[in-house]
Formats: sequence, C-alpha cells, structure tokens
Amino acid sequence: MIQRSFLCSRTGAAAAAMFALCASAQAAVVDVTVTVQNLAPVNGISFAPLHVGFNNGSFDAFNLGGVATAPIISVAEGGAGGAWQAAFAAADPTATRGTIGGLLQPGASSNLTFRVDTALNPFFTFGAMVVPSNDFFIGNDSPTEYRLFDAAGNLNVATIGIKARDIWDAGSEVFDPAAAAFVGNNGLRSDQNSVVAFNFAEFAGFNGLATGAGYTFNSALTADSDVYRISFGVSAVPEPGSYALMAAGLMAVGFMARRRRVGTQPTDTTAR
Ligand SMILES: [Ca+2]
Ligand SMILES: [Ca+2]
Repeated sequence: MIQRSFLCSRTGAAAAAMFALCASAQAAVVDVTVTVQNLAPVNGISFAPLHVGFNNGSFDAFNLGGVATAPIISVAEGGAGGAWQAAFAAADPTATRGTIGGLLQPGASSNLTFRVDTALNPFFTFGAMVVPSNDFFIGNDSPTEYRLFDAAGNLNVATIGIKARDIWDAGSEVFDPAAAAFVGNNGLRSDQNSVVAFNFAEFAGFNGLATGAGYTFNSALTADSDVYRISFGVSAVPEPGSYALMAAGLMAVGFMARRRRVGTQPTDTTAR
C-alpha cells in the first residue's frame, strides 16, 4: 500500500513535469508559414521579393517625413535589401529574418515557412520594392505595429492587407520612367533629396511602357485598391528534445510498473 502510493506520486510528478516541458516548448516555438499575394489589377504593379523579420520590435527602418537611410533605400531602389537585412541583424541579433519569393506579378502568390520563437520575436516587420518605380516600397513604419503573437504564444494577426494608399515613396530617387526599375535603365537614376511619403499616383506615369516581365504596364489604381496581402499560418513544431524526454519518462513508468508486478508475484516458477 505504501509502495503503491509512492509509485503513483512519482509517476504523477514525472508526467506533470513532462507535460509542462512539452507545453512550454510548444507555446514558445512554432512554424509560421507566410503567404504573400499580389492583388493588383492585371498588368498593374509587381513586387520585388518580400524581406521579413520576426523580431523584438527594436528595428525601425524608416519614418514618414524622415530622410530615407541606406537600409530602406536598399529595399526601395532595386529591391535587393542587403543593407536592410544587415541593419536588422545588427539592431536585433536574435531576430528570424528571410526573403520570400521572386518577382511577384499581379495575381501571383508565394510562401515560405519560418521557425519562430514567439516569446523572443513576437513582432513582424517587412519591406519590398514596388515596380515599376524609382524608389517605391511597402513596409511598416512602426516596428511594433504588427505584434503577431501574444504572451501565451497565440497568433493575433491572421493577415496584413495593403492598399494603394499605403505604398511609400522613399524620396531618395527622382521620378523618371527612363531610369525606373522594371521599365527603364537603373543606371540613369538621380538623387531626389526628399523624405519618405505616401505616393501611388506616380505609377500612372509608367502606363503604356513595356515591363521587364513582358507585359505592358497599366496602373489602374485608386487609393482603396487592394494591392498586397500577407497571411500567416501557424503549426506546432515537433520538439526532438521533448519526445526524447517523453520516451524516457514512459520507459521509466513501464519499468516501475513491471517491477511492481514482478514483486507482487508469490513465486517465480519459470526462473529455474
Ligand atoms: Ca518608423
Ligand atoms: Ca521618389
């Protein structure tokens, strides 16, 4: 009787510990699939690859009304984003960063899955060049605008919808169809020396030009036009460590149960 209750409490404590460990691991780390969609009208704007970072909310790439600096210019002029990624890594070394897809034409979508620590990196920051343009981009001004995960690790934001009026002009390169990415010669660009502002009207200035993707551009945008959507899907991560711990716990429970069963048998007739 004493031995039985001892076994039960030990088994109960071990199980509780295992569940606590597994639960915390699942709450903190998840796989997040990010899907991006170009919702612009046919033959309208396309998007360069989307640069993203799951982060602690400390990296601020630009400000409305402020002079664009190298990180956001690397996104807005050409879309490569090298300086943006480097500055992000320097500001927030434990952020989970990446780049999704290639050139995203109207109607197209792409996705990529990231393993994210939701406690360490609850915020989401993004940036992509919009083409054709000299220096237009999409992105979040406030680094804490999109808190994807709450303290318990639950997904708070299912989608981020972007309209034409949300598109930024970096103010770093003069509007010039001859020098614009996707329709012109990038080598001809010249400095604008202005500030970051909202701007989608200039896209109409590219109407009728042949794009690098082969279609003839026609903006067809109004302020309310949906142009881009970012969607988030979360799935649990199987934790090898937790499984090993659980297996070890189950083996221990099985061993103790077997020992108890053997110990309660009056005689062992097969031993000899
Ligand atoms: Ca800002
Ligand atoms: Ca500009």
